[in-house]
Amino acid sequence: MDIPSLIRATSALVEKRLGELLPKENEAPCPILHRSMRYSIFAGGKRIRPLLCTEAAKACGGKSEDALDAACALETLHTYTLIHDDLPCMDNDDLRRGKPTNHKVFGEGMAVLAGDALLTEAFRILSGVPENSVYSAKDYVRELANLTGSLHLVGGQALDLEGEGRTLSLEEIRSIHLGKTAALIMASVRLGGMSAACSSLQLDALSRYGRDLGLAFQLIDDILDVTSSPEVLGKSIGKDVRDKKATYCSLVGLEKAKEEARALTTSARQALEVFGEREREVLLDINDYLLNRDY
Ligand code: GRG
Repeated sequence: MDIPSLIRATSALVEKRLGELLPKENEAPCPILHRSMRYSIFAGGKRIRPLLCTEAAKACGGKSEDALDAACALETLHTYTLIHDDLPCMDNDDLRRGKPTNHKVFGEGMAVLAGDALLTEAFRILSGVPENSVYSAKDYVRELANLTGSLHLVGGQALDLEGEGRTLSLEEIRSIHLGKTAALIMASVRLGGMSAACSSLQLDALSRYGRDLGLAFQLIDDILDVTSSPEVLGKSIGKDVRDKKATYCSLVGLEKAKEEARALTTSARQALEVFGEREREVLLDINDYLLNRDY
């Protein structure tokens, strides 16, 4: 499968739907808030989580249309984490998705509120995903809340914040990666499967695939922070070293980090063995594509 073409096609569908779902730029009571939300949502981004969601739905015999609003909710929530992560009180970044970060354009207060509103929108959008014989809207909402609250995504970010300035063990770094990165990727494939009324065997396989792909995704992100450029990535690079942040790369070196990313990709591949060859093909191709990405 030509994954770059698939990414372009999925991004176009997701962006069109997000345009319909989110409040318009001039909408009351505070148009600048809506401009700020739309600025970050439509700044670009690879739309990997929506892609994983719609392709997981197809792997489980469902239709991507039924997973489209879940895909939009995931991108909305993901964008909130990026806006908040870029704030001076977090990672303090000036560049995101090739543009000045939200707070650089709209100010810190508005950036906090745009993130808050996008987080809330994610759950409003998710509540409208078509229900099926197995999963209700309540299940979708609980799923996303479970994986993005203090036990997982926000918890991972809190661990990361707490670990600043000290040497972390590999175990601690893995816990941070599981929370701040793998949890939302796991939610992406799980929600896709759930929108297609997947079996519990399929859901379990998708969880393991999402976890290992998510861990590999963060390792590649850390590697690119050392080896790539702001022009290619659309965000600042070398920040981890500059901020004296302990990463997997700084602890074990680039080569070992790449080796670990390859091992995780293999493990993610193995998790999908319960699916038929044709059903799992695209998810496997995405897995390989993300390992070898250069942005
Ligand atoms: C709750 C404040 C708060 C933050 C949550 C996810 C997160 C923690 C912070 C985002 C910053 C970051 C580097 C997280 C790791 C996940 C990751 C690699 C994000 C970048 O995802 P991409 O590469 O970004 O998919 P695009 O811009 O392509 O969507």
